[in-house]
Amino acid sequence: MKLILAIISDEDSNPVISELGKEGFGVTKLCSTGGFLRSGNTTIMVGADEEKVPEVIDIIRRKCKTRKKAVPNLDMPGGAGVMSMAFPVEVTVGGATVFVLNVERFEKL
Ligand code: 2BA
Repeated sequence: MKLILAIISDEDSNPVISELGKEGFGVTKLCSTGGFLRSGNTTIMVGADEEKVPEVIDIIRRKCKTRKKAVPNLDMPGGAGVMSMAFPVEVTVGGATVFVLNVERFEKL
């Protein structure tokens, strides 16, 4: 058994979760915050047999769109202050950041 942790955009979460549900996967949705943009994103947890992992990843890949977004440059001195707002940086958002973890034990009690 594997645990797939995927960090995705809030906008993509409903299509991804619906499709995973339709295909019979159990999903837990967590509200999370990206360390760079410091804005909300969604983390989903999916427990699945090892041979089903490619199917889960394929659904995530199909349903998560990448987009460009201009954001305040939070790394500049002054953080999100007036100067940093004047120099936005373009970042790619969307897609998915996926971790696949080994599950030592799985039980539903
Ligand atoms: P954030 O940390 O808010 O990052 C959002 C997007 O900003 C990133 O998309 C990337 O395109 C860009 N970005 C991040 N750090 C950057 C930097 N130092 N300079 C320029 N651009 C930067 P993704 O890489 O697709 O990551 C999306 C979200 O996935 C991240 O949101 C974070 O919540 C999570 N994530 C990404 N890599 C991770 C990791 N190694 N461990 C844990 N979470 C991760």
